[in-house]
Amino acid sequence: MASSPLRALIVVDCQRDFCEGGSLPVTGGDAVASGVADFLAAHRTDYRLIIATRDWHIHPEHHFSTHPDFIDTWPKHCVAGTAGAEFSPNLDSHGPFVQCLDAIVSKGRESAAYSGFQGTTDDGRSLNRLLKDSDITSVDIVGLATDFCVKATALDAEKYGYATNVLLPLTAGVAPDTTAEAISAMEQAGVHVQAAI
Ligand code: VGL
Ligand code: ZN
Repeated sequence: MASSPLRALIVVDCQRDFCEGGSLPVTGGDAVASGVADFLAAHRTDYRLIIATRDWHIHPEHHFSTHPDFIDTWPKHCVAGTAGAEFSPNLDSHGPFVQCLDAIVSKGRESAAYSGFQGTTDDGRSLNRLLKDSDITSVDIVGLATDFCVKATALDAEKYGYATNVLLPLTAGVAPDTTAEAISAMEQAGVHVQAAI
């Protein structure tokens, strides 16, 4: 008998600096964080694991620039331990977000890292390890930004063999053209990009 897939929800980089009022705001970031909180309140039990990734920069080499191109270089953002690196308070609208989480994966400590699969927990476990240890076969991905960290995380999830689903209404992109390119790149790689939830 086929068993139903064990699912994880990955909440990508819903941090203050990527939301309105932050140093690298993505238009719609606040709304995504509120939407994720609502979604979690309704769907927590659909998932075996809930994991949040965060951009967590200490010395990220050439990732920051005072003249950013918004492709490879960015205004200073998500510096480890600062207010801008905190999760958006909108995630807490139905109760503390961190209490929903099974793990927090930090990435970008010493160099730019867009994929959650490049990060680790504070005790050194990779995202792939966490998923494997809980027999996860399928991942749903939400968060910021569609055209960078959501895209990179989804492409890696697919590469690692997970059935990968991006819940598009619970994401927001930096720019329309790169977001459109990201959606087609994800679909071409076999990621299911779900237009409605
Ligand atoms: C991101 C720009 C720089 C992201 C991270 O989370 O998509 N974007 N660092
Ligand atoms: Zn970054």
